[in-house]
Amino acid sequence: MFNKILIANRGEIGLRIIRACHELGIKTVAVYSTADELSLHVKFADEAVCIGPPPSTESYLNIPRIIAAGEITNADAIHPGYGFLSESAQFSKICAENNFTFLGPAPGIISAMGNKAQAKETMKTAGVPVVPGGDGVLSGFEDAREKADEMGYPVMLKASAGGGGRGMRLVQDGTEVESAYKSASQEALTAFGNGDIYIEKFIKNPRHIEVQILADVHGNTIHLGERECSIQRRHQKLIEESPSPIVDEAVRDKIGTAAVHAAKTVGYVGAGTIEFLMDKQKNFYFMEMNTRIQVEHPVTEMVTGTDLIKQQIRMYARLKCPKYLQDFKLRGHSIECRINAEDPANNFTPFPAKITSFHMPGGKGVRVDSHAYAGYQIPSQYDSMIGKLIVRAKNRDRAIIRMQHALEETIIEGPKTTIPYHQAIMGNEKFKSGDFDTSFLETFIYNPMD
Ligand code: MV4
Repeated sequence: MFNKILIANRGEIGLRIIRACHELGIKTVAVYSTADELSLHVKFADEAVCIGPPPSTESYLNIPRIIAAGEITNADAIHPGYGFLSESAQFSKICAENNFTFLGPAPGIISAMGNKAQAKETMKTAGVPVVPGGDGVLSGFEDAREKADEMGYPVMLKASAGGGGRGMRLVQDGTEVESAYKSASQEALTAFGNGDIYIEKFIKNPRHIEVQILADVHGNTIHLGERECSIQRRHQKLIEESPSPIVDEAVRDKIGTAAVHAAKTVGYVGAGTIEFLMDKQKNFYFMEMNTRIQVEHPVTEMVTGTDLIKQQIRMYARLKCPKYLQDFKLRGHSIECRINAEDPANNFTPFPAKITSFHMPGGKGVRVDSHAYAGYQIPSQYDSMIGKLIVRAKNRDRAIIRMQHALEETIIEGPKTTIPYHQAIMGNEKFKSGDFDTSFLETFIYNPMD
């Protein structure tokens, strides 16, 4: 097992990783920017190293400074968390070259999954269902039109280096192909330094369902069920749950088996997520693989009774995947609400402010993952998430009720937050019925006066 882990991240996930290390008896090193000096991940780590000024490029994205912090503190592994350098093949490579165990996959796997057109081809060849479409990258807009004419409209053009909806265009007919192709390619080139585009059939109002997998170096690859992540706004998830209200045991078995097969195909090691689109007939299609721990991992932890960060660290310490996980039983239902310092009444404008009063809920089945506290100044340089509220109960109806009361008990003064917005969703009949898809928030009307 590792002796000391450096956490190359901040905020709630920084703290979450520290907690897992403490339970495993591993010492911790926090790195921080000057904007995060008073952050809890700094306070609760055994050691902390300031690595630079607030801009991420000079701190949490600065590889030489992070490596130097690992060297002076004599860490033996580096956990990248999510975001920042978590899916950087370059960082994975440099960690290894400097004799740190990167607590994520090898560089080859990160780049193979980072190239979405290539990842899709790999999965198709392996027999994992993918969205019907052209094979591989398009040669230009003429190629796009030819393929679109052949498969029929509407189609989606997607950036191969993309993700998060950037460089993505919906095309309704042949007259739109040229301009859609050019703007998608230009947007991808600007955002990712790569303008490659691929094409697929448009699936109207799908669900976003993802499967958590864990793989050890001894050939054991398992899935831990699915997460329902369809409640998103502009490709930002707001609410996640496990299990999905529309996935029964038979579908879980099919999608879980497909996810395990996908992970095995690339020789994956560690914790990973396979994202799928699911249509109204419950057909599912591979979308992409995330080679990191995700924000929403706690809902899986709550219903499977495991600590995914501890398991992830154990996998990279070359330990075996425990038997009890290999035939996990789902225990009830879990829901997570992301609490962001944003004004939901004003287009979710970030609201970095000093938290003047702070009270978090508790009781059976209630969990809070947050680095915030009374007196904490929310920095403006990073994402606006100040915590996650997670509940578990014996079924979905009861989990919603538990979440409603937990939201009610939460007091955060200073910034505006997404709490009242979550309360409105928890009371929405469509949400409560489980009958929703990725278009839910497009038509959801939030009235701050309710
Ligand atoms: C799609 C799609 C419909 N058809 N692909 C959005 C981000 C990205 N990674 C993939 N996305 C989509 N791809 C086809 N062929 C609809 C979406 C989509 C979406 C997917 C997941 C979660 C929320 C979404 C919101 C709008 C569109």
